[in-house]
Amino acid sequence: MTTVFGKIRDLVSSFLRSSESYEEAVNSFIRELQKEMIKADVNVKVVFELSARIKERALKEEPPEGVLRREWFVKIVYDELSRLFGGDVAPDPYPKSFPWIILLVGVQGSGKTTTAGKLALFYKKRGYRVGLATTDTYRPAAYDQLKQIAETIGVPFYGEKSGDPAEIARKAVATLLNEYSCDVIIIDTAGRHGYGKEESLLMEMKEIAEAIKPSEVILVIDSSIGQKAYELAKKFNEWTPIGSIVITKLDGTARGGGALSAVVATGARIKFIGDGEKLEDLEVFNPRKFVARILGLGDLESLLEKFKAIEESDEVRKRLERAIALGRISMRDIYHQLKSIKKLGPLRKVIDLVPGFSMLKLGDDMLKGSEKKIDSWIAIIESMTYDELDDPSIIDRSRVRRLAIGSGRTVNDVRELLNYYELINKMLKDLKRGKLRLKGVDLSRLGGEAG
Ligand SMILES: Nc1nc2c(ncn2[C@@H]2O[C@H](COP(=O)(O)OP(=O)(O)OP(=O)(O)O)[C@@H](O)[C@H]2O)c(=O)[nH]1
Ligand SMILES: [Mg+2]
Repeated sequence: MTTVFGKIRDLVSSFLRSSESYEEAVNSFIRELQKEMIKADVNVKVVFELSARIKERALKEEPPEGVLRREWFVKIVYDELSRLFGGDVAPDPYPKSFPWIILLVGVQGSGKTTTAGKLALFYKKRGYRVGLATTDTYRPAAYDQLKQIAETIGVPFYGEKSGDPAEIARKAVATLLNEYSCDVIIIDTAGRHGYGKEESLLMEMKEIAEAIKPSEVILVIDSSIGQKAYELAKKFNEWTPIGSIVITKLDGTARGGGALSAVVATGARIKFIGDGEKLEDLEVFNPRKFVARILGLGDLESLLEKFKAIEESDEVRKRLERAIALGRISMRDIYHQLKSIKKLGPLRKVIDLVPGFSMLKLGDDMLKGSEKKIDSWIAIIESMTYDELDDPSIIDRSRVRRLAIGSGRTVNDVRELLNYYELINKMLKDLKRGKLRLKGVDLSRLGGEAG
């Protein structure tokens, strides 16, 4: 992955170290980022929209406490680039039914046969019984190429040196299914079509697909075509609802970024990326991970940790907003809250930024001296049954004792937690009825009162 955006990583580290003022550093970062993106053949309009968004956020947003302004800028870039490459969706590569039949299609030389081998290895390693087949009778060497790959991996192979591709595919499925009980069947096809001839490619694909009814059709795209991938992916996406995409040769081209972002823009799903000639060089495409890598965040582990914590606090905030809207909070939400307060450490201040949250979380005084209390409440909640979690009011005297014993805490600890739960719920109810206003209420000692 060195050539795709190799320079962005350097940009990030020089941005973090730069002695320029924040604004100057932001401007030069964005300027360089634009250059890199355009070099990677990302659509120019997309590049400008991206930089405008980054810039706006960079100048407007205040970083949460515990995060430096420059670090926050990197987080903004991380978010926006992740969005460009598909956002939070992480594809699920696992079979949904058996046999899982994958039909691989793509233009000449895009990397179908290599990808067929990579996928076979991927699924074999995960315990599936994989079979490989080729319908490529166009190139004489095609048969041997895949056969050899199958032997290397140690999976059954089916192919014929001449004949009708749809018919070969049908026989391949029958053979791999009946004779080898394969549960993942991967079918490689001929790529006699060049780019720009999408129609004829799709026609042939249709014939084979009708013959074998694949579970999934995977289009293989060579990333060196850059943003030209858009048209191809778009037609493909319109053609089949069971399609996904593999982008290959990301190791060998500077234009890979253009191909990836173009394909994402069509709404098609990128499932895997190939970044080398070896059979191991395949990975499930996860936009956030991919972007973390191009930004060099893997090297800035602690920064990435911080970002994760911030994302988690977002989750906590969402739960809280729901609780406020409902006028009720569940024991499960409280559990979540305790866990994140513990995890966020100094970053728990992030939560304070959210209106209404500070009053609902444990008082600060209490927090400081009582990491232990949090641990003990977490342990108690973990000892609860589902029924008790759903409705803590059923926790009577004997259940209190059981919970204390089960969690290795005291009966008093359990009572404290239950009091806390009741108090918070009463508060939320009052809040909803308008008896209590969010602003100006200091309930930071709540935890203390409960204890
Ligand atoms: N560097 C690099 N090379 C790759 C990758 N995937 C495939 N290749 C190379 O690309 C060339 C073509 O790969 P094939 O798998 O034969 O492509 P194909 O689509 O099956 O080609 P046809 O069957 O002729 O249409 C080979 O030299 C592969 O080694 C990749 O991810 N990275
Ligand atoms: Mg091939």
